[in-house]
Amino acid sequence: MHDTIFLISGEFRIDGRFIKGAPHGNGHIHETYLAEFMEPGGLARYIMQKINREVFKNPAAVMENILMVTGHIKRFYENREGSHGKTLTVIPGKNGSPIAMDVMGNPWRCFLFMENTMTLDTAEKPAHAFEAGSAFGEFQKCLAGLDSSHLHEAIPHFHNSSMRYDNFIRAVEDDRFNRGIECRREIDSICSIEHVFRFFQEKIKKGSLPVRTVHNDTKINNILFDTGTEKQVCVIDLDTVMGGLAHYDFGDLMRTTLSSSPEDEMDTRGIEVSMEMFRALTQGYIKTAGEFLTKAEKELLPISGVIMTMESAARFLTDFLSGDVYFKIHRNGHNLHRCRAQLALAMAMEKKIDEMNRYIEVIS
Ligand code: GN1
Ligand code: MG
Repeated sequence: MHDTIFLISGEFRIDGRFIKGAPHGNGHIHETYLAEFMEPGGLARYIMQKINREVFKNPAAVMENILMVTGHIKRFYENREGSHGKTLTVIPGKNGSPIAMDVMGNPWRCFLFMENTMTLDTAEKPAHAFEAGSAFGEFQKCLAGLDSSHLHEAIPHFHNSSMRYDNFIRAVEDDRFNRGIECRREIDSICSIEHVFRFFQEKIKKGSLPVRTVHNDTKINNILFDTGTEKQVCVIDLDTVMGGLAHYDFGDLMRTTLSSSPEDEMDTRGIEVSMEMFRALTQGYIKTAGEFLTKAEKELLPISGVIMTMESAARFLTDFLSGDVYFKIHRNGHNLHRCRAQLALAMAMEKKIDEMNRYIEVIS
């Protein structure tokens, strides 16, 4: 691994001596490393990522999107106070391209590491949920001027949960690995609420919700927090920034901030939803997003958590039934455990939905 990072780092415009590289973060898709260099100005660190080509069929298109998005954000904040480091910086390859190939023909990319920042896998206190909401509200606001038709669709139909449901049914019917027997209850739970999966697509078809440029992968560990102040610094993992509903972002934020249990918690009895976290998340989000969201959008914020959590449950179970080909797993049955935790979480959200709806009415 050390050699791989050493070799690939030589392909990027980094003016320094390689010191070391180590795996970094908890992403489910790419291989991510943190690499250190001694440069004329001192120690410098970079993120090196091997792009998952099974998931992103067109890495060049993904990088074009990222350059467009980061360029837009940098221009948005230009000359504003406190705007330093509001987005990622792509380090180009030696030939100027944002992608470098390793000897095996795998695509890699490189970002400047943002010093004095940290990531969180769950919100440990309401202030974290507030910051998470504020990070993505600000992100959406900042990209409101970037028409999503200018971006490539990095993964077609990414949050089309209606289509996700159909893919899930296909995996259940194929049952290629004979795993259906291990998850009958989970399959039945998902099948019993097919209408939930159709909900947003019907709204889009009717034109009752606007398509905006959104992040599409807003789990809390895609936010960098300042290590000192614990305030949000910027949003990362820009691979799936595309057209979508504001709810895709808010719903996934609910999924990863409202419960103190990790996404793959095996003891699902302890999975609960905190109203205090919901209030903090919503306040942070509405602070900026409240300026542009329509009344209809605001009203559907609470239910987006249930829908996006169910979508994740179906995606994890689809992958379990298909032989774990999409999400990285770290133990047997990992995708099934993730699915169970999502089902428990969606149910816990459902129980508080009236209370959440009332809160939205009051603050918006
Ligand atoms: C993946 O890349 P990462 O780990 O932030 C996935 C998301 C899922 C998430 C579940 C491109 O996100 O859609 O919600 O795992 N990203 C892609 O943890 O599929
Ligand atoms: Mg990702």
